[in-house]
Amino acid sequence: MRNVLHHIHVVQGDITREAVDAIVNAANSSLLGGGGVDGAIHAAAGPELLEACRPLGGCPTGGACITPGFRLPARYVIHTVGPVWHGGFEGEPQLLASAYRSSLLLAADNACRVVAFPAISTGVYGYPADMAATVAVRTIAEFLAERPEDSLPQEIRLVCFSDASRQAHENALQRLREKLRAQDESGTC
Ligand code: AR6
Repeated sequence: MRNVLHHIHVVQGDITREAVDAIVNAANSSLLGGGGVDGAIHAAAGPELLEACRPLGGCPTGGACITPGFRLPARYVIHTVGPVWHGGFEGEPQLLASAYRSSLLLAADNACRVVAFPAISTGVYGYPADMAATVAVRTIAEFLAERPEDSLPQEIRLVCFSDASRQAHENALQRLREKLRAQDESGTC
């Protein structure tokens, strides 16, 4: 895999304050708001966001859809639905990867250069933080690596709310960095 990890940045903070092209919302399949990051995004964007979500008619787990950001500093909100954690044997990794991938595709289709993600599914939906971070980092890296170098998005920000979440993402990024280095040295790709 082409090394694209310099396009991925782990930061700690509140995603509603990110002045980027798009922030991703960890929504539920109704798209009508909720708690956690979803609640924070709706509160910061204003009631127009709910009115924009209503006609979308919901979103399946692993899918994504896009609205304007309204009062947020971000231009767009990409709403995705991660899986509820049931122990890992009900397709959770594939569904979580699909949530990241669907969001990235929408970002690319809407010419977004910088996209910020929260740690999808790791709050109310109970996905263990380390495992989710591994899926997140790998899926984003694979997506970027399979596209031309100058294509959009160019920068992915993983916005972690807690110190533990930031640590989980930094560790996942480091593990992938080491794996790519080992592949590079052994001449495989
Ligand atoms: N900025 C960045 N990350 C945040 C913020 C914030 N302002 N607030 C919370 N997080 P969750 P889920 C982190 O529960 O697990 C909602 O009710 C949080 O610490 O928001 O995908 C939806 O409507 C955690 O690491 O999303 C759904 O019903 C991560 O965001 C359900 O929760 C995700 O936690 C979705 O559950």
